[in-house]
This record gives sequence, structure tokens and C-alpha cells, in this order.
Amino acid sequence: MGDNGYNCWLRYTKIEKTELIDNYKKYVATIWAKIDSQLLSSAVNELKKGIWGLMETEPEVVSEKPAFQGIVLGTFDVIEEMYALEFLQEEKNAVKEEGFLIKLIMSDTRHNIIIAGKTDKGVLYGVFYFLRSLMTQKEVEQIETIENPGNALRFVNQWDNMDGSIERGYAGQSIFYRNNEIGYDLERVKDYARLLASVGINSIVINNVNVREAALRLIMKEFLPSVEKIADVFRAYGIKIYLSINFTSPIHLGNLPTADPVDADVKQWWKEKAAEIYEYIPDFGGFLVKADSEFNPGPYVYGRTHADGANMLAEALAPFNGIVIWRCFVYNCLQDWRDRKTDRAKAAYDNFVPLDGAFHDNVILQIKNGPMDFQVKEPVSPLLGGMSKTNQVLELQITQEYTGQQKHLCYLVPMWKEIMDFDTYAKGPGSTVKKIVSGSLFERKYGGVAGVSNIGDDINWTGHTLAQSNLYGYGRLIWNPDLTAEQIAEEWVRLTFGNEQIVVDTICEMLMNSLQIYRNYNAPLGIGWMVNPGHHYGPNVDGYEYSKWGTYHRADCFGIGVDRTQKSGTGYTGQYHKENAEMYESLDTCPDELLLFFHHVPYTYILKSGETVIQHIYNTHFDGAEQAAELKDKWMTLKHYIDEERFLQVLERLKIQVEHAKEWRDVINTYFYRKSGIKDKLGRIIY
Ligand code: GCW
Repeated sequence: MGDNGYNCWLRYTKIEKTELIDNYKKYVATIWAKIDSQLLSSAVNELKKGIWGLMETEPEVVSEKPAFQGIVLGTFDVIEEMYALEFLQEEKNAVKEEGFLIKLIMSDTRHNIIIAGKTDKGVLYGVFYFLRSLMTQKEVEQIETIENPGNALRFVNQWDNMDGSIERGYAGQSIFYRNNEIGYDLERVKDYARLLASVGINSIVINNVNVREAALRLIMKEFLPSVEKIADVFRAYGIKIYLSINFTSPIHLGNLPTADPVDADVKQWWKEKAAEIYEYIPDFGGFLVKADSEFNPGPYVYGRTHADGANMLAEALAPFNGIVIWRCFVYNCLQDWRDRKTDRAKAAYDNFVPLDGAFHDNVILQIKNGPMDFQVKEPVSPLLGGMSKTNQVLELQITQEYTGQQKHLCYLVPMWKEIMDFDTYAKGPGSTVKKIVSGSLFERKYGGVAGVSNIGDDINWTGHTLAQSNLYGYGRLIWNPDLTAEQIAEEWVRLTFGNEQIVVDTICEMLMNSLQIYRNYNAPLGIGWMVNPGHHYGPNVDGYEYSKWGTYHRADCFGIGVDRTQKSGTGYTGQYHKENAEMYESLDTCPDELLLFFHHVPYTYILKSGETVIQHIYNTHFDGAEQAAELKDKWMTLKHYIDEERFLQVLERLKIQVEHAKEWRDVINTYFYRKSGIKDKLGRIIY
């Protein structure tokens, strides 16, 4: 049977295991729910759709009357009042704002599956959990659970432009915009909302952080009615919308001479603007701001601080409970490559740590996971752990800008786990990034994670079908940061390709190996970049070496790496808390995988692995290209187990990856052979 991949992990294909279905059928003939909200209506519709697909049963939806057999949906209060059911106090206490409880009642007179929440949103999440359990073939007795999200704010950021293009998008055009209009297909937007809600996403920024041209006007009356329609669709799935704004909007849109955040007219303009937006969208989330960053103006233009800028917007949004998400990707992008003192890696910390505590309650700083920019391997940003009095959101990139652009297979959850589990020591041992960003470590009002989306209007959403695992995995991980990358991979494969063991084992193995494979043939030992400038695809060792972007590897005929030590380098290591600062400062303790990020060493330097740096480069690049070829061979073994359309789609991408991994191998190896003059000790071909 054909499958174009559109339904992703919400396929609801018929369950073949008859005993499993027979068991469930005792419970699913009826859905008891008092549908008095859009969220519950979405929940019931999804449940009906799922049950029909999985079991070919059409449940009857009933409200009122006691429920003796069937699925009972709703908030605790409503269920207790309407269906003669009582919950234990502990159960009710254990379920938080957006959490849910799933519970079975089995007696002579009753067969109920209860999906209950404190809020309707929790109920919706419970329904998706329930359907996932069915699709992954859990026995009915195994579905009882209590779940709460580990992060309150669970964002995707769309880098969609109004001309329909997507900055760093690799799966077609925007599903929201065309030709500088909001030219959406609302059905498609709704399906996106379903996919996002199914993994617990509750917030979306619907336009690119680089706000240029028409996008400036999204906050104007001409566009707000259309933005409102998008908000309506997402609202029904528990997702709030946010807009990226340009800091100088008062000049461009309000005819003011300045956008200075302390100017009274500027403040007033933003206050009125906020009020106007809330007339259209009463539950509007707020603004995302990229200021003083890569040619986007900000408070520095007026000699003000980022706190001045963010707080001014926060004051405008506060009366409506809106929030400001302020990005920390602030650095000098007009650097001189000859200058070895300025270090881009230090910029976010230097710009924001002095302002810790200066931001209003409804401001959240959004911090990229690394100090540079979503490289294949970077240390964790020292800004995460550098502030204790500021709300923070971690920014990850789901779209594969530097990780193969959805042509290469690169399952990113293991990388995100490295980041979330990193111990910053900000408040002694155990001060992991996940505790900082959730807000729990420093008891912050807001916390969460934002991910730059990887979808476009390609029929399968993500271009590479297997890249769907990153969107799925992102949502699942930030809902529950304690899940393992393997658990998430396995769930995703079962939902997306079915439960056949060989399929599950093979694809899980491919996913789990893919990040290391990609790293093997990419820039070595944490140094990053080495990509073609602009589009960032494909190897180019010196692509950014003599540029203004602050992204250098400093390779010469003797050695490679950037000295970021306090002793002899840029001093970046000093931005970490003592334990990490010392670990990175010393060659003896700096992990191999980040060696060149922190130190400049000769090619003959011996790594902890026992290999020299140069031999390591050769080995990993030969291995990486070979492993990429093995990925394709693995996939070939599934030919008879996967529908033809998706099988061929993935195969086509894997073929590109195999060829392109060779290109990486040869460009990198040749470059370093020519620089160093040192031969591969295994005598393999280098050009
Ligand atoms: O990595 C860079 C990207 C830009 C992006 C920027 C950012 C949206 O190459 O495309 O702009 O980061 O995060 O602001």
C-alpha cells in the first residue's frame, strides 16, 4: 500500500493483532464526554478518528447519564459530577496544570478507560497518549499512567518568511505564507497543529526571527484578521501563537523618529499595538525578538541595554498576560579574522550575564544550546548556568541547517540529551541544563524549550521521511526530558512504520548511529563550521576562515584549534563554573570531542583515544563515509517490509548521503594532508 508520509506518526492504521483489539473493544464502543470546549471537541474527534482507523469501530459519543462502558473523557470535576465516578485525592493532586491521568475501571458492571485532566488541554494530551499506546500495541492493562510535562513552555519557532520561503528550511515552502500574503491552507495548518499537540507542543512563533519587509506588518490591522484565523486553528489544539517583531517597528509602522525604548512615544506606540493585537487574539502569547543581532536593530542602537528593550515590550504586554521572548544570539558579526582577541563564543554570556535580575517577570531569555551556532558538536553555552535570576528558554534547532539539511540522516535527540543532561554546577553538582531551563533549579516563573521547526509544505512535511523523527523526538523529549533517545526512537518507529520487529530494530539502529556517523565525516573534534558559506551545505574547510563571522579553526601546517583558555587564549573557559572551567582549561581533562574548540594543538598531539589528531581525522572520515554506506545497506534490507513510496523516498536521500559523505571525507582528509604533510598510517587514498 502506498503511503506518502503525510500522516507522520498519526497514521492510525488497522491493528493486526486481534486479541489486542478484542480486549480494547470492550472499552471503546462509547465515548462519554461533555464537549463544551474546542479542546474537548478536538480530543473527541481525534479519538474517533484513531479508534476508527485502528479498530474499525465507530464509537458513539454520549454526554450526561452514568457511563458504564466506554472511554470517559474530561476534567476531574466534570467526570465526578456527571458520570458517578470518584477520584482519589492523591490522583487529583498528582496531576498538574497540563498533565493527565489514564485509569481503568474493571468490574462486573463497568468497563471504563478514564482519561482525566485538571484542564481540557491535559485531556487532549491524554487522548494522544492513549492512541499512541494503542499504536505501539500496549496491552490495555499497561495504559494506566499519570503524566505531567517537564517544561511549561514547549515552543516551536517557524523561520517562515512571508514570500513563502523558509530560512534554513529543507522541506519546501511555508505552510502559512505565499507572495507576501497569509495564503494558508487551513486544513494543512490544522494537521500541523495536530502533529504538534500530539507530542505536547503548546506554543508556536509563526514567523521568522529575522523580521523584514512584509513581515514587519504582521502586527498591523491589514494582517491581524488573518493571523487571528491561524490562532483559532492552533487554539483548538492547545497551542498559543506568538509573533516575531522588529525592534524598530515604531519607525517603520508608526512614523516615529526613533525606536528608543525609553522614549515615551515609543512606549505608548507599543502599548497601543499590544492592545490592538489582543482585540483580535485575546490569548495571544507575545513577542519573540532578535535584537542587535545579525543586522536586526535593537536597543544598542540607542545606547540602551537589552533589559531596557525587553522590559519596554514586557510592559506593553503585561496587562494582557503576554510575554517577551528575547533572544541571546547577540555577537559581533563584522569581526576581523586577523583579530584573535575577540571570541564570538564569549558574546552571549558577556552581553547578558551582567543583566541577570534586571528583566521583568514576563521576559524570558532564549538561549541557543551552544555558544556559536548549532554546530555538529559544540560545548553547552555557559550562559545556561550563568544566570539565576532570569527566566530562560533553551533554543534547539530541529531543522538540520548544519546537520545534513534533511538530505543526510541525523537523528538529533541524542545531541539534545547531551545538552539537557550537561551539569553546569550553577548550584552545585546536579545543576543540569534541563533543570535550569525548566525553571526548577532557580524556581523561576517561566521556563521551557524552543525548537526551530523542520517542516515545510512537502507532502511528508520534513523532506526526508526519517527527519520526522526529529520533530517527534523534540516534542517528546521536552515533555519528558528523562526519556532516553532510544525510547523515543523506538516509539517513533513503531508509530511511523509499524511494529514488525525487524523494522523496529533496523530503523532504531540507523537512527541511533546516525549522529555519530554524521559527526565522523564532518568538522572534527568540536571545531565546527568547515561548510560552504551562505547555504551551509557541504564541506569547505576554509569557507569561513577569512570571513567576518567569528567562526575560525586557525589551522596551519603545524596544528589546528582555537585557544580559548584563560592561560593563553581568549579566556572563554572562564565563563563556566569552576568544575567545567577547569575541565576545559586543561589539556589533560578536556574531552577529545571538544578538544579543538578549546585548544590549539599540533597535528601530532595524542588524544585520550591514543591516536594523534591527524590520524583521528583520517580514521573518522574514512569510517564515517563507510558507515553512511552501511546506513543505505541497512535500509535495503527493509525493502519488503515498508510501503514502496516511503521506502524509495528514504532510499533516494540515503544515496545522496552516501555520495556526499565521500565528498566530506575526501575534502577534509585532503585538506589536512596537504596542510600537515603527514601521511595516513594505513595508506588509504588521500588526494
Ligand atoms: O545560524 C544562523 C542562521 C540564520 C539564523 C540565525 C539566528 C534566523 O544561519 O539563518 O537566522 O542563526 O538564529 O538568528
